[in-house]
Amino acid sequence: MSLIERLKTLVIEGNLEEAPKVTREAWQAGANPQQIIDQGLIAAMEVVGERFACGDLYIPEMLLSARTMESCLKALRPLIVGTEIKAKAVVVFGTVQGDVHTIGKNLVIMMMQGAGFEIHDLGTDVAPEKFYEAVQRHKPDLCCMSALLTTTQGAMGRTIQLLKQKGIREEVKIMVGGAPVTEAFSKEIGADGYAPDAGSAVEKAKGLLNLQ
Ligand code: B1M
Repeated sequence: MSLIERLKTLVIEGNLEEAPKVTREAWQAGANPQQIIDQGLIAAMEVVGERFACGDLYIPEMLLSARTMESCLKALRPLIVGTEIKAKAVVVFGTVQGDVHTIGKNLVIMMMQGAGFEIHDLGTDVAPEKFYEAVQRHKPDLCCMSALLTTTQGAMGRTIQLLKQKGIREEVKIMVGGAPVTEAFSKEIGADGYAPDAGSAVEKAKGLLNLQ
């Protein structure tokens, strides 16, 4: 079994102790962070999601796998952040109201920090009013919203509506993403951009802000 396959198994099993060690070993053995993330960590969460959907696995196990993935991302962080030229733009980023999924948001944030973006992480379950306050306070170039549930993606549209009502929608670009979100949905709610994954989110953000 390759180190990346082993890592995938450890994340599925929720082995908090071994998984970060194997993450570092895989990198030391020559795997790049993107490979580790895509083939090890994200692939593991896909299996966890499938098992949860068909009732083979329950929330505590899903949570343990999520914690394990986060500890692996922490181990990778020094390899990703600070390796690229500074893009110099300010971003506020949150998972929308009603939604507590953190991993995708944290991964996109990590990649954006690696590209030099200054991020204000608003956390999870961020109400439209909180996004509004953050835009007022930090004067970001970009406001990013993540949603993992079909039932919470509507909060993205409500946030954009609130920024419009308050008259500050045009002061900031808005990018959305997360598993149920699509390009068509992003257009429907009036976002400026959508990205399907962390790598393309960085490129999309640079494109929206003319930083390429
Ligand atoms: Co949840 N959950 N969960 N969960 N969970 C999903 C999303 C689900 C697909 C599982 C399933 O049924 N197969 C399903 C959603 C179904 C749907 O709505 N379509 C689901 C459900 C139903 C639920 C609960 C309702 C379960 C329940 O209570 N009955 C509940 C809801 C809680 C809430 O939010 N109110 C719930 C709870 C949880 C846990 C707390 C246990 C845990 C989260 C822990 C944590 O985040 N700290 C959890 C987990 C771990 C998952 C799965 C297994 C993994 C999510 C993940 O981290 N993926 C997930 C199944 C799956 O995704 N395969 C599932 C890895 C991550 C890197 O991917 O977040 O998609 P992702 O991010 C990607 C892209 O989407 C994109 O880039 C990232 C990197 O490539 N991206 C952006 C994300 N944000 C972006 C923003 C951008 C651009 C790109 O620009 C701004």
